[in-house]
Amino acid sequence: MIKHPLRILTMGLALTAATLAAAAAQDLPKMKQKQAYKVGFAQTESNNPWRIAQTESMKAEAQKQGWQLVYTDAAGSAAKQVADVDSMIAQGVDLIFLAPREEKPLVAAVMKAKRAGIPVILLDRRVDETQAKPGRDYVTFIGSDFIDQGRRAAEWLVKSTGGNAKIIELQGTVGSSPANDRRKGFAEVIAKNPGMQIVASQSGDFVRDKGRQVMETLLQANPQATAVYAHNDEMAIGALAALEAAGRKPGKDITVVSIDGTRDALQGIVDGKIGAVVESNPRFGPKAFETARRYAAGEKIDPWIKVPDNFYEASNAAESVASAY
Ligand code: GYE
Repeated sequence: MIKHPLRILTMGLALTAATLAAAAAQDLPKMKQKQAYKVGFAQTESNNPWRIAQTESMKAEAQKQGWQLVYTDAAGSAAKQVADVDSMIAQGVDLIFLAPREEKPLVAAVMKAKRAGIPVILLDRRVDETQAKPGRDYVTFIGSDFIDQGRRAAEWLVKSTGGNAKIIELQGTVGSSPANDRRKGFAEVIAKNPGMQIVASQSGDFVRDKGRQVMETLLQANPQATAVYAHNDEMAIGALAALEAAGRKPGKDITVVSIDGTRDALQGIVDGKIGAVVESNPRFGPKAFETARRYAAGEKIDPWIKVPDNFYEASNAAESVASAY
């Protein structure tokens, strides 16, 4: 019998669903107690200072602990990141630190590692919790409260604009947990302030030059904008370039707020162009390795290890520029 391509596809999907269901039924894999481990770190991409700082922190901590680190860079592709985790499984790592690029596509990677008996710790971004759960499918999520970051950005903007602004929002990577949640938290506060309005909102994929291009387009359609909310600093820096090219004066006729805390953004505050930055700390190394060690020792790990975040504005940015990344 010749199988219809659609039927083959359906069979494939059914198989995947069954495989995922079988994996969900098992317990969280244990980790043997050893002096040193071989662990994987599956990075999403390396196209911005935040990612580079995170990778450096992980590599430095691996070296400090004397653990072997299998490092991969998915170069902005969720499919490659799933394949990267496959290769870590094949190499028999003891644990995988995964920074899942997008919430849904990376569920498969978590479940495959679980089935192979390898514990996963999610770093900095989440996967879809309706499909994979901490304490059952992966050990824990170590990262910031993105909803709160969005709220804090909005609260600062309400205060600094006297509750009146027409806002252009530059969203992060579509389908990523920081983009979803930074949007949600921000919108929640804006909705309570009738003078505040989001006039346009589009993704710039967390990338500086995409931020610049999207800002250029959105500004043409919304010249009345008085504020910009960027989901990360790189897009905010890109937005500054687009604003200035259009003859706007960031910090004077338009207020910019963003998230991360890169050196360029803190300098942007010092220069009076960026109003405020909610920190999102990328230095995960020490916490990540300590958590893995505690897990190996049989300790109970909380489902969410929250990373505390600072706030930068004109009064305190200068002192942090030198130590920023
Ligand atoms: O804000 C951004 C990066 O996932 C929290 O991803 C992270 C975000 C961070 O590309 O700059």
